[in-house]
Amino acid sequence: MYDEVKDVDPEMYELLNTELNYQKDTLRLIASENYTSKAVLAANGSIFTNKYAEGYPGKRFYAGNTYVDKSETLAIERAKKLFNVDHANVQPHSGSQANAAVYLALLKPGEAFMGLDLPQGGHLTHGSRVNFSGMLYHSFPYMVDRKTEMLDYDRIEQLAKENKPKMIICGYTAYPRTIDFKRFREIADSVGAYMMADISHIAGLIAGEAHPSPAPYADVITTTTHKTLRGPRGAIIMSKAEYAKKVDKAVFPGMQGGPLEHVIAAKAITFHEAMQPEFKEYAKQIVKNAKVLAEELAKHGLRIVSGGTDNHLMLVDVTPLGLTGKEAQESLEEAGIILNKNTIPYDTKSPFVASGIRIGTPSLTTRGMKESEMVYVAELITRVLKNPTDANIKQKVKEEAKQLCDKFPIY
Ligand code: DSN
Repeated sequence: MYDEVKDVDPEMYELLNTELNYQKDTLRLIASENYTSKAVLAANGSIFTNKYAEGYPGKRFYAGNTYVDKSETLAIERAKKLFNVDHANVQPHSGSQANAAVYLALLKPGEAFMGLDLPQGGHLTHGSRVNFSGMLYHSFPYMVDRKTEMLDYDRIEQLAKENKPKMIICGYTAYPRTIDFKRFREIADSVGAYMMADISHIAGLIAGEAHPSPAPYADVITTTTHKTLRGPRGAIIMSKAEYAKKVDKAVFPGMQGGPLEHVIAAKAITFHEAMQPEFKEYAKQIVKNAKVLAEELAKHGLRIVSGGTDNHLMLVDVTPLGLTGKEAQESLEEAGIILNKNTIPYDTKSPFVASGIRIGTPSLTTRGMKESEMVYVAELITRVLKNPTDANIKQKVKEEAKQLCDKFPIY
């Protein structure tokens, strides 16, 4: 691949192909990553990157946007159809910028909102003190239940009544259970708050009907497009019709300048792909694979946070093996298994060390792996985690991981 780069910049050509082979030859279990299709890759590297298009279709600041407008309109209409929403803005460059735009649209600086605490599976932009969301707004984190490690909706409602937030966010980066969006609507209504769903992690599952949709309930929905949805790196905002103008103004000119029209073209293809019947199969298989992987890891003696998973990811507490999340991540990386350390609920370790690892199945499922491969992957993972300093075992696992990858090519 990347033959066009070869003569222009051999150094970068080498890096691109090394990364390509690295992605081909290793088991990728980062819950927020995926392999896009070649069509998405092509659009993402397409001619639209040459164009400035501040504004929206039919209302741009520069000339020459006839085809840009058509492409962005296609993306908007497809997003609306796919997620069954009134309005879609496909311009946010990233999930963080999408969330920032929503706050800009609906909150005044200093106003209160609630989101899940970051170390428990929330997101930086859901009110973390080190992020603009916790600096510019008054954020009240909610927690999962200490015993069940799941959302306690009654407790969230009680917190909402105490803190009177203007907005309540649901949607997480490391929560392995189904989200009850209807219940969040009831909680938001009980205090007159906006309900925002950040479905970045589960957007593909929602599109593929493998997780309930927040569309009937949420005022605003944000999602990245590159996780389970399997599109280009970027994000979109969806909303009820009454918030459409506010959202659009907040994205441009409020937050961003020129939209990335090449990425928007790739988003349009992503939505088209996600509407195909095979995407439903894909989404269901992601969940089936995650279930089997979690069950197998538990059989090998690992503790699965909350006792299992309903979606594409699981959190695994590695402390019973005498390991930290950091040690687990590093030893697995050496064995060709790529995932990330992650804090677990009520973790006593810092996020740089963490007590757990987060494991997701979207990428392996894209490769075509199914339940039987998950049994094998669980065995490979535990072989390393039980012998994290044994170089021979890590080397052997790396070879086996590559052999498995060879059977399920990506491009
Ligand atoms: N980095 C993303 C994730 O891995 O979940 C969240 O922004």
